[in-house]
Amino acid sequence: MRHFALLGALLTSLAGGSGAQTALPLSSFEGQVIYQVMPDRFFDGNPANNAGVNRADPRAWHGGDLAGLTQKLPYIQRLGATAVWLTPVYAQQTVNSFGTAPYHGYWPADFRAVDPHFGTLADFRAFVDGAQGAGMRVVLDQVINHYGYEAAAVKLRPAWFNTQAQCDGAANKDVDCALAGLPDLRQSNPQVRELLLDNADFWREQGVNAFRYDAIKHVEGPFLRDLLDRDRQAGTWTLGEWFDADTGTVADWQKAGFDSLFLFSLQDAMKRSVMGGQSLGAVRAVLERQGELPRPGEVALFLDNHDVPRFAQGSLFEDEGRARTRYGLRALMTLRGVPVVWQGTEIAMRGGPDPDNRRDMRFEDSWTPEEREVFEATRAAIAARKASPALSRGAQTLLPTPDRLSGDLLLFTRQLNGQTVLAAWHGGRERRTYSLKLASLGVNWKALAATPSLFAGQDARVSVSGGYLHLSLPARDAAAFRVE
Ligand SMILES: [Ca+2]
Ligand SMILES: [Ca+2]
Repeated sequence: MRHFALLGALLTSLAGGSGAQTALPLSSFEGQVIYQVMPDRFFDGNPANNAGVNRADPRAWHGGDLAGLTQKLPYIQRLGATAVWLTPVYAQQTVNSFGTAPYHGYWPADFRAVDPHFGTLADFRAFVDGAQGAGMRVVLDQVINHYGYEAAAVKLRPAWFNTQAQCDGAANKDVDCALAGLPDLRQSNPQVRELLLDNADFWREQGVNAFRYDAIKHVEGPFLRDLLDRDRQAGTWTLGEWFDADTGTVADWQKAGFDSLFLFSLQDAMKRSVMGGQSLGAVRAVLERQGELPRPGEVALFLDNHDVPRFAQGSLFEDEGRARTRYGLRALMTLRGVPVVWQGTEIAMRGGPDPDNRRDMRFEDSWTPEEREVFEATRAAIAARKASPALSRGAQTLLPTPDRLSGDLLLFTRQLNGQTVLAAWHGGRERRTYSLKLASLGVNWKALAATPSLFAGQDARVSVSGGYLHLSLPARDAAAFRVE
């Protein structure tokens, strides 16, 4: 509970910012689908920069780079993603810490250079040009809380960092104490403030469309306000990572100037309900709070990422993990918000906690038929979402379901410009037919002959007749139907 009180104080200080930002048009990612890559673990396009690479060691560099990411843009485009978020590519500390190389990009030594393992700044520009030339946006991870353990700046610029005494005396230890022991930047130091603001400008000048800000729970509020003001002035979309954020936290930070945060509470609910086979009530409870969000269409929705175990890992059995990942991906594509797909989730890759969740990406030439099937289902669901304005940007309204069914059945509509799409998630172990009174759902739809799901390759149907909605749904799956 301590966090809530402190967050309140922080937001009070944020609210003191200029009122000018509200007059600016807001950047938007509504309708986008983001694909997340960790460049070292994606694709090696240039073996010449593979110093220290050892693919047998999950804590070592693996050789993936910007040249490889650029080469694989057609793959990302074929999946249907419209934006790429890449984890940091800064020049990293040159030595390992805790037996781990800085392959992940979160141990920066120089915020304005590309690590040689990833390539050069020209390679970064080529990637941005390639992505944008293909109609995709670029989301760059920005570290604003710390340097790497062994970065030269730590010894050269001690005044830039919080000391143990400052941590001990801090009102908010999340902000002023070291995160995992990492040298903690003191953003209220004017030099640090300018450094970080200029870093954002530097990467903006490289053409990126959006920033994903790492670990915002640990960053000073007044500095964040200035940073977000500047991003908003420049039209840069901002996505904050507040680990464990629920709807209330996301709402507070949207009010404070972020365009988006990751909705961790939904990820947790989907892990339990969709992967774990528990009641869909946990998901419903998250969706019921949507009205608290100032901008629900901007919120980042995900099944897993590089910091949590793989979604598919939630089942002991590979076949079940794959089937439920397909269910989860289809479900994700029915929701209001911005879906984010972590590399490999589209083929239901497995993996436990870091670094096992960062296994090397595998592409078409090494997939099993089962992995190909998950990819094709994901591709079809993304395509259906993009083809339907209601599904990609429509308002979301939960429909009441009878208590006896609510553990296994979740229904909601997505509506835009007179179009209505019905989303139906079915968590039951068996295929099932449901007949529900339209009046009990609070809708008044006209008669509809049997209609298939918008998601290709799925045996799901809806019809409306005699005042009833009839649904035929496969076991543990999510479907979307055009009903008006
Ligand atoms: Ca390489
Ligand atoms: Ca900090």
